[in-house]
Amino acid sequence: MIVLFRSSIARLLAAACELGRNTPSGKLSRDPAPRYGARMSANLVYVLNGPNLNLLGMREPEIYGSDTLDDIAGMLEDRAQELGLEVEVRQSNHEGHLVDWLHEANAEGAKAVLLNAGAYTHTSIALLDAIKSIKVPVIEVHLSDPMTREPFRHVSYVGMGAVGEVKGLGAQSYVVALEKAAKL
Ligand code: CA2
Repeated sequence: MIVLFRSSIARLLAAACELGRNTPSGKLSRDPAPRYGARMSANLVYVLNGPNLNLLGMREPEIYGSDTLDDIAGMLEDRAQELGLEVEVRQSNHEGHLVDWLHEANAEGAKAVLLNAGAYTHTSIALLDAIKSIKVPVIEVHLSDPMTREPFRHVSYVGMGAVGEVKGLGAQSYVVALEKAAKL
């Protein structure tokens, strides 16, 4: 499942209106590089979330807190506005989608990526390779602190490519990571 949050929908609508206005027929352009990307990307931060994080707030609140991913997206949008940033919050249960979105963030010239890759953090050489292959800096984010949990969570392939990490603060991990991204 892919989840796009409110900011994504707003961006897509804005892009659709912008493109529609500027094509002779008034129909949507299929231009793969819409001009809005160049205008907004310097302040754009992708927030990518991996498997099972769509269930946040519904189970294991003692580990992950009671905020849903939509709640976190709202917090990030508010803080982003204060910081003069824009956030693009997405979630997928599929490793390849996360790889594609890292490439997309790079192609868009995004300012940073906040990445909570969920359990793929501890298994995915594909994500490490993607992080190493792009110019956009990636900050690793976790709700819990994996180092204080089971030994299989102590290895982070994402961490081997990331420029920094924020963990163990629940939903606030994302907000603190966004503040770090603002300073990059
Ligand atoms: O602490 C984190 O943010 C994690 O990335 C969460 C992952 C876990 O595999 C990592 O070791 C640390 C798990 C996400 C699962 O999300 C759930 C949400 C609600 C209920 C159950 C799982």
